[in-house]
Amino acid sequence: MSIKASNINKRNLKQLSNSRHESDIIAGEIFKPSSEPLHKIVKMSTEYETDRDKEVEVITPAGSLDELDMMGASVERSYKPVLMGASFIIFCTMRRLTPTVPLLAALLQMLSASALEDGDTDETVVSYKGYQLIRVFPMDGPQVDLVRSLVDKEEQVTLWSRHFAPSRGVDTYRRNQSSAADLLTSPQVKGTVVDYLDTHHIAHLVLIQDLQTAIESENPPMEPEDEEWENRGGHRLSWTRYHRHKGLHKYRDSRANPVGTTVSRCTPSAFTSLIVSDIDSYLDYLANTYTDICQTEIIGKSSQGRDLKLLKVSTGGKGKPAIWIDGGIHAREWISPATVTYILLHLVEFRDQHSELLDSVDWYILPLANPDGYEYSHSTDRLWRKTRSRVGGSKRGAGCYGVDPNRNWDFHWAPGSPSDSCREDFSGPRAFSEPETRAMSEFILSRQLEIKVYLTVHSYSQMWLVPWGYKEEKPRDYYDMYTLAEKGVEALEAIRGTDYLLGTAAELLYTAPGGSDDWAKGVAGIKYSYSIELPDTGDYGFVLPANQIEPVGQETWAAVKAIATHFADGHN
Ligand code: 0X9
Ligand code: ZN
Repeated sequence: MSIKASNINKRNLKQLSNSRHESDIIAGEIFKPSSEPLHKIVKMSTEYETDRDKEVEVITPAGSLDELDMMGASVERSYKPVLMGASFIIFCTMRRLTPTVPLLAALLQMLSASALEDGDTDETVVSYKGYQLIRVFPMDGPQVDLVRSLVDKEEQVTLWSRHFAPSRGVDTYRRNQSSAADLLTSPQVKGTVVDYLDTHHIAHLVLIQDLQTAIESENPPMEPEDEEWENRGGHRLSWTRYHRHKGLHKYRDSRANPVGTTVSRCTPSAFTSLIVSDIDSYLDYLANTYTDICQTEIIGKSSQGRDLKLLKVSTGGKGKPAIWIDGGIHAREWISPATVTYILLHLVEFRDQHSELLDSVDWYILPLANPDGYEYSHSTDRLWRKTRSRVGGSKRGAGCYGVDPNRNWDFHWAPGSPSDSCREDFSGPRAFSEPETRAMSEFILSRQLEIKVYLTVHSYSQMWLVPWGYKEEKPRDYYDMYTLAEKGVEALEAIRGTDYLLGTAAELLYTAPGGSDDWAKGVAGIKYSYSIELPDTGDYGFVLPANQIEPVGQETWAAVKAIATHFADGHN
């Protein structure tokens, strides 16, 4: 049995202690109350009820050896401390636990406490049984206001997406489509919502009859191939299902990757993190296989300590234009990281088909910008959008975790009140409060002269969004941005006729401050900054079935290729 630290809760802890079986690895962090992680258990093999020794690998600050020593005072063990930076890695071998030997129990308890504080643990998986996605079609301003006030007043109604654009007469491809908003309603308020809409003569239709059914059929079970890959340090990927961020890595030496770690030119990862990610493993695979063009870099850590792993694809040389692509800023938009890795597949593994795009352009690709939220959306709440940092001063305040990473950038950032911390679009206690947005921004600024295109991939709505998103006015060079985006959209639509809207975020969706696209343009000075909202237009919304990964990947790759060709042709 293997248990991820983030899933440790009272129930499975008990299971673990009652288990007669070998349990192989537990990883996690032990926190001192309200302080930095003290010891990090990176590997632990527990063999309850057996006479075999147990091995624990712990990373601990060099100064706190004594404390660990005290915790294990009654345990026979041997340390082989290895100094790594400011930390020791300790391999301690413990003898079989007896009831009076509390080390392992203490470790587990502390793990459990920290995990509970993290808020990602004992929750039962959220069920969306009976939840419906309802599309409403407000015809005029007063009806739009009625829909807005319904969402504001009714806690059990959430806005998934809204497109009020046509009433403002924008220059889009789908000018004639009526104004619409998608509302997720709980079974408890569904009747009231429908009555309200009928009373005010607002047309509506049910897009998803039962969200839980859609969630359950979204992702097919793992193929044997996936299962085999799951436990490798660097492996290929498939695009027939959505992949988890992390799995437990069972058999390599496990040491954390410090920020700034790069793997390049056939250097296999010297230190492989114990908690390996399927998605990150694909980046490792590319770096270790296509050693002449790929290099991974850990550009930072998430608030729960996961790597923010980026792949640089470059044939070398200086002064080339670069394209940045990130995915997974919003946790629940699973199609985004899947599409970004699909782009990598084509860019790198089919490199011969478009060598000019590699020869003349450098690529910085971060498929998973919010790994904590993404993992949480797999483990606990499929509709989680934000990061998983602790906010709002509440220890266990239900749902009051996380910041919207697309409201947290330091450009026209708008503070929310502390009571907003439960909102899905909470902008954070301050701009760049989130380590994820901070790390991305620092990396981008360090390459701001090279990076010519900033592309951030979201879902859903089928829209190619141009700044500004924080205000309705357009940038002075809007026409240049529009013209290049048009090339992308045309190439995309040529694949299978998928209909995309093109326009500013403010006119097609809504005004929203603190977005990464606006920051990339307004602060980093990247002229071509875009957000893409991938399919669909609401039939499945965020729970797009996995069989759509490939078609969406193909058409999005066509768009990206068209954009890159512009620079490969020598334009700036
Ligand atoms: O609201 C967002 O953050 C994006 N839409 S999503 O449904 N993926 O959440 C749109 C962002 C557009 N850009 C700005 N408002 N700056
Ligand atoms: Zn998004």
